Amino acid sequence: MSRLLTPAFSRRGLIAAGAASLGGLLLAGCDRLTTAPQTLEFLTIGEKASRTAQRWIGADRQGLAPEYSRADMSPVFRVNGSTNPTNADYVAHAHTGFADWRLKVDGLVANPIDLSLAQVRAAPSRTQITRHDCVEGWSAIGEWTGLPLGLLLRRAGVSSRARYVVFHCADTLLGKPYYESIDMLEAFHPQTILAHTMNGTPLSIGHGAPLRLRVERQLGYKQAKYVMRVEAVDSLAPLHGGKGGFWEDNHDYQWYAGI
Ligand SMILES: Nc1nc2c(c(=O)[nH]1)N[C@H]1C(S)=C(S)[C@@H](COP(=O)(O)O)O[C@H]1N2
Ligand SMILES: [Mo]
Repeated sequence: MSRLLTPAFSRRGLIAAGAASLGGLLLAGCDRLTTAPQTLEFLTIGEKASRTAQRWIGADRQGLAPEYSRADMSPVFRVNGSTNPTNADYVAHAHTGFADWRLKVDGLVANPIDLSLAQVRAAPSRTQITRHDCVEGWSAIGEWTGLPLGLLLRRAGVSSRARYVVFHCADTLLGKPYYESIDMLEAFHPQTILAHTMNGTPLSIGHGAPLRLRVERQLGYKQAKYVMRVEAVDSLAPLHGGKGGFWEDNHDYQWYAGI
């Protein structure tokens, strides 16, 4: 047995190989997103424990989150975290029904775009009834309709150098800007959408109007509300606390919040 094949090394090799083939499958047609060095990097960024890496294999990162029927929908879906952003910009947009609001898509993209809410609503959409699990110990089943993030990224011409997608939100929580991030595998997953409609009606302010992320295989804190800007990046380190999200930076929550 070669000295390189210590248990730790071979496990990492296995994980890297697994992720590379998953990435290849899911992102085929999406220009060279998974060259080997990038794959290795994306496996280590933000993740210290190999326990977390093992979970990635166990969680089958191509799989779909369970979807439910209308009959399963929760009569009450709690609001949590920020529920009514008070900064002047957001308040002004809310006041005009988000008529002048724009979603910006920028960073490592060939064609930065911005879209009005009407354009976002008119774009192709996916509807899914899923269960939201908050780490605080509650769950709720709701129906979400929105624009598949993968379509938006393709349309913007996302670069092969992009490794993560960052969601910049309009609100602050405990005095800090809320933001979140996911990797490209999650970004192009079919259930990853920017939802403008919940349970058949436009998203309420409490639930993140006018647009929020649904990334259904992960916990509640990844479901960024009040998304204003989508940025493709090659590293999370320069942003805020460097760990890829508000809770990750401030409370040591895991960056990959698999359910
Ligand atoms: N912008 C923003 N997004 C956010 C939060 C927040 O405070 N601000 N809270 C998160 C948490 S912890 C949860 S459980 C869900 C709550 O979503 P809901 O209010 O629609 O139930 O939003 C997540 N996304
Ligand atoms: Mo949460």
